[in-house]
Amino acid sequence: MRVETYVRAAVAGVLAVAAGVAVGELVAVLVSPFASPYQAVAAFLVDHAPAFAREWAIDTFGTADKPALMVGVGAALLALAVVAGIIQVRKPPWGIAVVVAFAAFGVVATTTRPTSDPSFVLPPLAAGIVAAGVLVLLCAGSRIQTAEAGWNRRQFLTAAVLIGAASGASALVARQLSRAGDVLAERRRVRLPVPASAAEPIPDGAQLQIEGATPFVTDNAEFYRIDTALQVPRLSTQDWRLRVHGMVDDELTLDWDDLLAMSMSERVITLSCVSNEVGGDLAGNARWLGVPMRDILDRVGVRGDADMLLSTSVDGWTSGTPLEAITDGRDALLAIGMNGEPLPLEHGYPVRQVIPGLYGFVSACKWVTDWEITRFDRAQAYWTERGWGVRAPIKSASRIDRPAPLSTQPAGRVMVAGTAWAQHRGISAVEVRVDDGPWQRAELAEQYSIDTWRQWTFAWDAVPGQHTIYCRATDGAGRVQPEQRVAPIPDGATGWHSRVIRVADAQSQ
Ligand SMILES: Nc1nc2c(c(=O)[nH]1)N[C@H]1C(S)=C(S)[C@@H](COP(=O)(O)O)O[C@H]1N2
Ligand SMILES: [Mo]
Repeated sequence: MRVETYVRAAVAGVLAVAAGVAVGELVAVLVSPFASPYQAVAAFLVDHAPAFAREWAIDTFGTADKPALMVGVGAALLALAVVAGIIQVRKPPWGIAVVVAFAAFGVVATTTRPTSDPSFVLPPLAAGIVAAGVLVLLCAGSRIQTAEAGWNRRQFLTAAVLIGAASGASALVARQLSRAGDVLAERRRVRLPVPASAAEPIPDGAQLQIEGATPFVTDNAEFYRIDTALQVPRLSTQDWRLRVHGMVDDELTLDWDDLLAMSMSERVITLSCVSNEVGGDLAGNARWLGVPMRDILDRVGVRGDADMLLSTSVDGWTSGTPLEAITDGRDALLAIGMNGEPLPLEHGYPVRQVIPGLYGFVSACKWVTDWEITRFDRAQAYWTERGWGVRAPIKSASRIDRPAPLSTQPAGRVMVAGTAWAQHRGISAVEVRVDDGPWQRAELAEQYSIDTWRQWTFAWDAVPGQHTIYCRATDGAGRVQPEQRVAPIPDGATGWHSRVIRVADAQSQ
């Protein structure tokens, strides 16, 4: 075959797959926001990736792992498209077989999504039919070795441009349509109710005004985000429902207006993630507005032998929370507001859970739509199925926020500052040690509540040289953070945080 035949075959393959993907996405918009074959294939790969591949991706790409995955799927599709085109020209109809096999994979991916129903076969099916059709058409025109059947160059180019334009147009329409019921616009219109029970004001003494210290309240834009969602769910308040069922006397379904009619509390609560490494920043503190979760449990009547709340998100993710943590009087909230605004989309709009004292993976279900009252010996949640802990109370943590690691400080008085948390037990002390010296008490900022983190400072008389500064916290129960380092999996990291700081000689300043 001539080079041009290969080029035409590759172009045919790429256009066929592009047309298929575009039409698939367009049909998906009409079916469900979760029926996108592209997203579903990416999600399927994540769900079925072996642990080492997942870890490699997180190590390599960090928080850019999702965009990296999307680009990776795109690159794989492109390669597949070229191969399909060439096979179709050389050995028809085997190129079609490649496309059909991939569409079948798309069907498996979309129909195994947590929220799928039978209509989810339509997007990948449409994608497969369109891709196969375009491939047949363009490759028939590419069989230029048999002059009778082939198109001339101009005919081929015309067909290619038309198909490319049509694909581009349907991709654009898909995008526009998916933005139409725009929840971002809706979110801007939401007016939060006034809480029946307001949060205690934050005293000045709880927030240190020191450069480089972590602010007491975390801005929404700065708040850490952890979830498995490749696409942030766009759930409208109109469509939001919370179905409460399982081991209850009376099932209940709440909609947005029902929720707003309930009495709201506002509380400042620190949230943290079990995967936080010693010294890490997967923790944040916000003013949450919501309905006490207990009030909803009271309405349904929980049976005495139930011990778990299995919460499901609109994207299928689940968390399993001990019922005790909701009924023991702590401020477990079904939250709709964060720092005076409706929840940002990434933080669970329109409704999420916030429960003091438990790591997010067993408590903080975002975009929550379903509550099943059940038992720990009957049900498992998303991360527990993947080897993480079952009940995961937060372990005490403390971290040095300033001075910066490996920075050089002038000799003399150096202000060391940090943050410590042990939600729902509180922090009673933080100590600092320089090199092999004695542990010394740090100064604690005022305690806002046992559910929030606490800032600390330590005025260090720094002498020239390189030093390692350690910190450790004691919780409200008097337990000192253990030195032993353990990894975050399965139920949270332990160990003392340390930082290496250089102190300059007086002369070299
Ligand atoms: N739907 C859903 N909710 C979720 C998660 C998730 O993956 N999906 N991750 C949980 C985890 S592990 C944590 S630590 C918190 C983080 O909440 P944030 O992203 O608002 O900080 O959300 C929890 N809620
Ligand atoms: Mo987490």
